[in-house]
Amino acid sequence: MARTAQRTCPFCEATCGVSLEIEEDRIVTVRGDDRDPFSRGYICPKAYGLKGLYEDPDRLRRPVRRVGEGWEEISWEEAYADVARNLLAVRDEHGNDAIGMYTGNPVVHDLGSVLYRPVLARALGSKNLFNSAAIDTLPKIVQTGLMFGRQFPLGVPVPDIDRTSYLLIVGANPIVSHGSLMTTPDMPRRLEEVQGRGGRIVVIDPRRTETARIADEHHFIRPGADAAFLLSLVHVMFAEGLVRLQRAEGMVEGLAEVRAVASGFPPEAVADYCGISADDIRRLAREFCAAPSAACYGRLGTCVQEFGLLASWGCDLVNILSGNLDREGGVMFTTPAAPVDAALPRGKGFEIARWRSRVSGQPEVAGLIPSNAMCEEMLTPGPGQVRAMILLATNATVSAANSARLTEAFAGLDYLVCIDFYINETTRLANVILPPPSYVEHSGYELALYLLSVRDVAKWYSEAVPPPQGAQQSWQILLTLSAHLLGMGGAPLQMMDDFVLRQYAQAVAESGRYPGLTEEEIIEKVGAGQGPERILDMLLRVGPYGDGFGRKPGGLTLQKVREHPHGIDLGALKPHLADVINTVSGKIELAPEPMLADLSRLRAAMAAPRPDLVLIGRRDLRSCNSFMHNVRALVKGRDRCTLQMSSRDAARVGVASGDRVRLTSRTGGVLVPVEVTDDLMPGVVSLPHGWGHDAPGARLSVAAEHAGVNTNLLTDDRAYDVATGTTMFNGIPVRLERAPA
Ligand SMILES: Nc1nc2c(c(=O)[nH]1)N[C@H]1C(S)=C(S)[C@@H](COP(=O)(O)OP(=O)(O)OC[C@H]3O[C@@H](n4cnc5c(=O)[nH]c(N)nc54)[C@H](O)[C@@H]3O)O[C@H]1N2
Ligand SMILES: Nc1nc2c(c(=O)[nH]1)N[C@H]1C(S)=C(S)[C@@H](COP(=O)(O)OP(=O)(O)OC[C@H]3O[C@@H](n4cnc5c(=O)[nH]c(N)nc54)[C@H](O)[C@@H]3O)O[C@H]1N2
Ligand code: SF4
Ligand SMILES: [Mo]
Repeated sequence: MARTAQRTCPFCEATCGVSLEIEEDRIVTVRGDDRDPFSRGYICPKAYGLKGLYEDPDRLRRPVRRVGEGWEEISWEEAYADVARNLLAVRDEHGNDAIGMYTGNPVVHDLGSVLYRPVLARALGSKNLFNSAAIDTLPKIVQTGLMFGRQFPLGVPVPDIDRTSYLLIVGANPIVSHGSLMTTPDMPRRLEEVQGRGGRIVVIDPRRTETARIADEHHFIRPGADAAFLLSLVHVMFAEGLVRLQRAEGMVEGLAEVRAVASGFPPEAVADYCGISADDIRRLAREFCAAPSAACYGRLGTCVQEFGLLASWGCDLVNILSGNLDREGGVMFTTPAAPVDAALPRGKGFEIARWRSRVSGQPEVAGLIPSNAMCEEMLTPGPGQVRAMILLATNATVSAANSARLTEAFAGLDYLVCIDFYINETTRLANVILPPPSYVEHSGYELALYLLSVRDVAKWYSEAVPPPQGAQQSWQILLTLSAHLLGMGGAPLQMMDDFVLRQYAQAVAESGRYPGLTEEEIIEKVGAGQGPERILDMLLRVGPYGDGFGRKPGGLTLQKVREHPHGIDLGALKPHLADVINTVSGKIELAPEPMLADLSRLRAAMAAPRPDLVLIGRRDLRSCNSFMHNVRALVKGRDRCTLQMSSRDAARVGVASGDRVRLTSRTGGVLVPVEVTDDLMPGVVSLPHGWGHDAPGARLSVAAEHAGVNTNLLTDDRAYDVATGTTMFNGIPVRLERAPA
C-alpha cells in the first residue's frame, strides 16, 4: 500500500516542502509539496538525495570501530563504552580542554542535534568548541551582536524578499545556494517576482554567477574589496544628503563616527581597488536610496574573506542609513513561532573575546573558537592541547582550511569519535563512528532556519520510514555521551532527558515571557515523553503565536502544528525593531569599536600591492558542500570540479579549456582541469569546495568515481579576517602553471 509523507528538505537552508511516496519501506517518488504554503511545490534536484541517501549501501547503519586498516561493526553498547572509556581517559589525564568538539553544517537541520548539542557542550566543559558557523558566519555573528546586541541569529535582519523593490546582492549566489541567513524556499520564483513587480536586482561578485545572469545589473568586484565598496556607498549617502533613518530614527548611536569614517571612502578613492567605477558606485547609492524599499544582502562573499567583519558592517550600514531597517521590503527581523531565545539567559549586549584560543589568541565568539584555530590547538604541545575530538556531522578535512595539516592533526589524536553515517575523507580517521539514521528516518522541525525565515512559518514532520531496530537518533547519541561525561553513564536515558527538559523549562520560566509561568507548570503541561518534542512544544507555546500554556486559547502547540503536515503560514515579516535592540545603550550601535579598530588594516590593504591571481570558491546546484557526492543521480554528467578562469588569464598562462594545470598556494597544490569562461573577473580563478574523494580508506564508492580535488588543500588556516578569526575561503593568493604532460 502506497502512502505519502511530508517533510522539509534538509539539503540547504531553503526548507522546501517535499512529498515522499512510500511503499512498504521503499521511497518510490520525491516531489515538491504543492500544498506547502511556503515553498509552493518548488524543489531542486538535491531533494532527490532523500531517497539516494536512504538507499545508499555505503551509508552506515550500525556503529563501526577501526581495526588496523579496516572496520568492524559493533553494537551500540560496545560503541558507547569504547567512546566513554577513551574520552574519560583523555580528560582524566589532560583536563577538560583536551577534548574538543567540532559541529558541522548538517546539524542545523536536525532538531535533536540543535537541542542536545548544547547539552553535550556543557558536559564537556571544554573551551575548544568549534562549529561550521565559525567557518561561514562569524563576521555576521559579531557584527549583528555588536550593532543590535542580540545573540546569533536573532539579531540578523533578513531581506524582505517578497516585498522589496531593490535587492543589492553582494557576494551571494541565491539562484544556486537558495539563500543563506535568509530562509527562502522557491528562491528562483521569488527573485523573478521582485522583477515582476518592477523591482531591480543588482549583483556584486567577482564571478558572473547564475544569479548575476538573471539580475538587472552585475559588477565584478575584486575579492575582499567589499568593505571599501560599501563604505563608499555610505560616503555618497552622506555627501548627497540621502541619509534617512526612518524607523531607526532616535534609535542609533555613533552616526557622527560613521560619517567621519565614510568621508575617507569617496568613490574615486576606492574605484580602482574595487574594480567598479566611481560613477557606478554613485549611481548605485542613489538608486538604492531612491527605491521605495531596498535590501542589501551579503553572504559568503562578504563573510569568508579578508575583511569579513567590515563588509558585513557595511551591508547593514547601507540598510540602516537608507531607512530600510525594519521596513517592509527592506531588511527585517523575524518573529519565529519557536523562539529559541526564550530558553537563553537574558543579558544586555554582546561581547567577544571573553577568552582567547591558547595558541594564536583567536577571540572567542558566542562560546566558539574560530575554526581555523582547530589545527594548531591539536598540533601544538603543551597544557590544554586538544588530544581527542568529537566530530558531529562534519567532513572537516574537506571543508575547513589547510586540509593536509588538518588531516595530520586528526590522525595524530589520541582518540577521534565521529557522529556521522559515512566513512569519508574525515571519518576514516576515527576510532569509532556513531551513525544516526538517515533523514527520512527521523522527525523534526527546522527550528534554527525558521529563526531567519522570510515569512513566519511552522512545520513539523514525522518519520517517513521507521528507523532500523535499535537505531539511535542524534539526540540519544548526544545525550548518552553527555551522561557518560557527567559520570552518569549508567543512568536511564529517561531520567537524563527529564533533567534536560527541566533545564530548558527553568530557562523559559526565568525569561519572564509570561509572569507567573513556572518550571513546574511547563513540565506538567508538556506532559510525558522523550527527546526534542517536549522542548519544541514548550518553545512553540511561549512563542508569539503560542497558546501561552493556556493563557492564549487557540494559540499554537506542537499538537496543533502536527495537525498541519504541509506547514502553517504565519504571515509576512512584521516590524518590531524596538523589541529586538538589546545593546547596553539601548540603541543601535552604528560604530562599534572592533569595526573602527579594523579600518587601518583595510586602508593598508588598499595601498598595498595586489596578488596577480586569487582563488575564490563556487557552489553547484547538485552539491551540498561535500556530502552528497555519493548519490549517483547528483554526480552524473560532466566534471564539475574544474578551475574556472577568464580568457585573459588563460592566454597569459597559455592554457585552454580541458588542459590540466597545477595550482599552488602557501599550503599546497592540486592538479585540476581548466574551464575558460568570461564569467570570471580577470585575476580571479574559481574552484568549488567539497571534492577530493580519493582519500585512501574512505568508503564512498560513487563519489570516488568523480573524485575531483580538494580546494581546501589550498586555503590557508593562517589567512583569516583578523577581526573575527574567520577563514578566508575567498581571495587566496595562488600560482598557476601548466601541468607537465
Ligand atoms: N573552500 C571552501 N570551503 C568551504 C566553503 C567554501 O565556500 N569554500 N564553505 C564552507 C561552509 S559555508 C560550510 S557550512 C562548510 C560545510 O562543511 P561541513 O560542515 O563539514 O559539511 P559537509 O562537507 O557537508 O559534511 C557534512 C558531514 O556530515 C555528515 N552528515 C550529513 N547529514 C548528517 C546528519 O544528519 N547527521 C550527522 N551526524 N551527520 C550527517 C556527512 O556524511 C558529512 O560527513 O564547508 C565550508 N568549506
Ligand atoms: N547548491 C548548494 N546550495 C548550498 C550549499 C551548497 O554547497 N550547494 N551550501 C549551503 C551553505 S553551507 C551556505 S553557507 C550557503 C552559502 O550561500 P551563498 O553565500 O549564496 O553561496 P556562495 O555560492 O558561496 O556565494 C558566494 C558568492 O560570493 C562570491 N565571492 C567570492 N569572493 C567574493 C568577494 O570577495 N566579494 C564578493 N562580493 N563576492 C565574492 C562568489 O563568487 C559567490 O558567487 O549556501 C547553502 N546552499
Ligand atoms: S532548494 Fe534547498 S531545500 Fe529546496 S529542494 Fe533544493 S536543496 Fe532542498
Ligand atoms: Mo555554510
